[in-house]
Amino acid sequence: MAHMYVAFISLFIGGLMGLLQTLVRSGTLVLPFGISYYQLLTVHGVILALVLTTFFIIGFQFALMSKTVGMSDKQRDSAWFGFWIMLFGTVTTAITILLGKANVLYTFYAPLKAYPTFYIGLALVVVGSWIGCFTNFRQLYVWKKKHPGEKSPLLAFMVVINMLLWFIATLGVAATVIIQLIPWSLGMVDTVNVLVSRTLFWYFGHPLVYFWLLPAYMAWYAIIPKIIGGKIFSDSLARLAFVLFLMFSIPVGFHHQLTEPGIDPVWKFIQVVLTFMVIIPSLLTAFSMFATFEVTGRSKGYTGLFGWLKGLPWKDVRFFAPMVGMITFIPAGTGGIINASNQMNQVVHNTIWVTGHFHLTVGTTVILTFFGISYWLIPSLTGRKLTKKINTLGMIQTIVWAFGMSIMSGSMHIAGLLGAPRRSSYSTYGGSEQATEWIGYQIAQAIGGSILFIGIILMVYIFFYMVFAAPKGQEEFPIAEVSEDAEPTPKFLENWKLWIGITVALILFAYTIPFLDIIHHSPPGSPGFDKIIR
Ligand code: HAS
Ligand code: CU
Repeated sequence: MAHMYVAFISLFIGGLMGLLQTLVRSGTLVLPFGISYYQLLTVHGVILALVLTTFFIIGFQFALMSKTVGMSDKQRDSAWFGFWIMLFGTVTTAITILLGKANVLYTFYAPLKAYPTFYIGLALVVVGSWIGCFTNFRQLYVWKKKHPGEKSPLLAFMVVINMLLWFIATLGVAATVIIQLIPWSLGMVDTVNVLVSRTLFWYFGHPLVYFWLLPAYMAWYAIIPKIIGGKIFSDSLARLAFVLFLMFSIPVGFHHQLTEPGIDPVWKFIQVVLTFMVIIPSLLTAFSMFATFEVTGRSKGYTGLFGWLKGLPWKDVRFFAPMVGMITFIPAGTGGIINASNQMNQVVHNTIWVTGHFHLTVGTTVILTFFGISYWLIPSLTGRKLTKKINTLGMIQTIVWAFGMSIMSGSMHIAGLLGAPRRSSYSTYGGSEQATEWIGYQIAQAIGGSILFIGIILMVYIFFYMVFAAPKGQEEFPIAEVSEDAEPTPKFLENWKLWIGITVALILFAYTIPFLDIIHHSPPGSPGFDKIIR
């Protein structure tokens, strides 16, 4: 619950910033008190993309681990320890941004320079999350010792994969922050190697998006089947998808740097191929979800090609919210495939299309699934009931969200294709004709953003209602069983040494030569840019 409080307070703060941004960007609002647009944008990105997600995910995963493999008092203490370090880091970073000393956005791209406490705070968040990782590893290890020869519970397996992915990925961001950015912002060195720092950032930045996605997949694979009255279609397919994510999430960071000079195009090409490999586990997931829905619908007696759709509990928000997330992932994932295609990336890179892409993926698919999880997780943690009223309000919340996001993200996609840049405040660009084409879409973004803010207020209300006001009672913690028709899970799927070995080998293959090349042929380093930009 402690993690959940931080997550939902973050939702409110970050969401408010989002609303203000769309208003500024459409020319509707001028910020008072000398607050900079980029200051808001940094709060928005850091609080939502980094803080909300990390706290929600780690809290949710602790709940899953306790439920499936158990948690000892010692493990609980170390979980608390990690939590406090993360919270301390978050507060440190947040204060730095609020004081206007870190207008560097959530990607903190060098040579934009922040005050040292921004980076130190972020480093502490990462260190705290590592304590979470090792606590989870230990939990599964202890369970395995007690259950020799048994396969681990599916959800515990998934949590451990996600935390392995997170640990390996965060080594990259920790390296750039500790070795490059902190000494540079402290003034110990004058310049920073921009290409090295961006490369280390994206080594982390891409797996980061799967660190957000995999907890949603945990719910899709192992919780939704229970909610809809069905079974898990295939335990081995679910595990295989997660193993593929571990292997292919990391050696693909160059697809964020396709227009970046100084990286050999051959290695960009290789990483694009690997990016297309990481699409496969999502396609497996789509297949598996359709199978679960169809089998469940038919088992309830619905027939015909699509009749089984009627067998799904559309009026249960625990299903409805994640389902809307899944449906959104079809266009959202398609957008990702467009981004990853080298030639098309030249059209969309650094335009607001990309912002549209990630408001569908993380901002809708993932977050609506997290909301869907909250409707049963919060009551079951606080010993309360999910009432009919909250169920209905949750359905309205989901519809408001999907509607607001379609307008906002849709217009971002179109404006991006017309050339509108991302990461930029309101400007008429000297009255240029092309820029006037964007204004209508920017107003549409403000309208969509305002609707989304209503969605945020609804969700924050629902959260606090479920914590403090809902009637006392018992709410189930839904964990599905595997279908009797599924094949038994082969043992090799739990061969950790093998999967970690392949993961490391792929990373070394994809990064060693280009990285040495980048260091070897580096341009001169850059001084920091830290003037307040309005
Ligand atoms: Fe992405 C940029 C490529 C997925 C997030 N992405 C971003 C950024 C973020 C982000 C935050 O290659 C911006 C970073 C920044 O600030 O610069 N992305 C991809 C690809 C995928 C992908 C290939 N992205 C995600 C996910 C994210 C996310 C997931 C967050 C959670 N992305 C890129 C690229 C860029 C990028 C480039 C850089 C662009 C640039 O130039 O800057 C793939 O993983 C997508 C695969 C997904 C699918 C969809 C499968 C569908 C499913 C649903 C089934 C539905 C059912 C319901 C069952 C193929 C599983 C059916 C029911 C009915 C009733 C119909
Ligand atoms: Cu990516």
